[in-house]
Amino acid sequence: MSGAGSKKTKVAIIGGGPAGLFLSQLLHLNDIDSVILERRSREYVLGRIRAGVLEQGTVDLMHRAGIGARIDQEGMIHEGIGIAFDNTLHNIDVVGLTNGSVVTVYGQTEITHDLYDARDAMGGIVIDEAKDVALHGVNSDSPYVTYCKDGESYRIDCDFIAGCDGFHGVSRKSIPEHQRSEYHLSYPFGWLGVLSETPPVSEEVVYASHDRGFALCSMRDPMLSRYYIQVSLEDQVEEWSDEKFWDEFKRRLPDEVSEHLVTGPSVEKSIAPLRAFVADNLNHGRLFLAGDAGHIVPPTGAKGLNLAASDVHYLSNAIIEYYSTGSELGLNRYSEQALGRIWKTVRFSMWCTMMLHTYPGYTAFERRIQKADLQYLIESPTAQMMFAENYIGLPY
Ligand code: FAS
Ligand code: PHB
Repeated sequence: MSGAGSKKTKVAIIGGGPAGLFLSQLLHLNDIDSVILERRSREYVLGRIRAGVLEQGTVDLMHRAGIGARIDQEGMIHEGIGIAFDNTLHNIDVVGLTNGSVVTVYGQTEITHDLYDARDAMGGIVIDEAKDVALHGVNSDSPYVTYCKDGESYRIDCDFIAGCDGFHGVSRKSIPEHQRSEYHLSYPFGWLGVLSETPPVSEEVVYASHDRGFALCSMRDPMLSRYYIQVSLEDQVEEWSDEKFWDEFKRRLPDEVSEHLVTGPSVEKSIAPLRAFVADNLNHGRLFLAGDAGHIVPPTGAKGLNLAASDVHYLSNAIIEYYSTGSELGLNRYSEQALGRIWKTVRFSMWCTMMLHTYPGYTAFERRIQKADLQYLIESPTAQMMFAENYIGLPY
């Protein structure tokens, strides 16, 4: 930190989650310096359990960022996905329907570990427990950010600010409300997620639709299962003992799946609300939003982290182009380019959510339409191809 409390960098990155870390790493590999300001401690960030299913584009970004070695060793390749309803499990042959494309299961927690290790190895600057981050001069040619740490105030002058601070971050809210164009939908239910050190009930992900509610079977490694059930927004995680969870989870799975279920103590249990959100402009002056700071998808379809990856792919290319050629073309196109993929991915995530969840207040007619949606999916090769091409990730 040069000077008492002040520094200059090219890109000030707000947020040390996957989006911020990926961006900082890619810029550094192209000799573009940045500073990450992260509100939480590193331990807190590394303790978060979140996404698990990665599109090939995200795996490719990991290789571009120089952190592909461990996922190549430990990532679990999935060639298909299960769809269950009416006590029957159906398989969608993703690899066959997409001429060889697959998804990789590798926890977001592991990606964050890999990225922090890589930033440390390259001497990257990640300032954690940075409080009261504020953005200034976003619409000027000399933006800067201020923050506090250990009771001291600091200022970082920069050329650009990357808002990678998630849905609840400060960056998007720094854009004057009358200049924001936002779309928001809240779901009348949430997901109770459980992590257990047990062998996964199925080799691949299973989405289960049931009159009692949606259930999801996933995993992190051969001895670490990741399961979810749809719950009411009024539910509190304290109301869900492990025993109650396992009983409910089993009831929502087809017999051919639940008969293989190995239960055990949960090592993590939490409830997350479901929402869809898009900030329909990801650029404001010298501020660029990436990842959850710009959009939220319901986790059905496993797209949140994968959209953060495509945002960072576009934004890093635009910033690298600017510093290597002086062209602002990529920067000017970033928002439109990223939003094109974001909206199509939000569409897929919302369609999966609508098809698979039990909506309070749905009429019998609406429930039958959901059933017809599922029946059409498992009977129509065309419907399955549409599902598969979205599940592996739309092209960047
Ligand atoms: P992140 O939220 O990961 O990171 C933002 C960072 O900014 C955080 O570290 C935060 O501490 C920091 N920050 C916030 N405000 C700040 C401020 N004012 N100053 C400085 N720093 C600040 N996606 C899936 O694909 N599958 C899933 O199963 C899935 N499950 C999820 C479960 C939960 C509970 C949540 C919240 C999200 C889940 N997601 C899932 C989505 C998730 O994986 C995100 O898409 C992913 O974390 C996006 O990464 P970032 O954009 O980096 O945002
Ligand atoms: C996960 O493994 O956490 C996961 C898998 C698929 C989803 C959401 C989450 O749609």
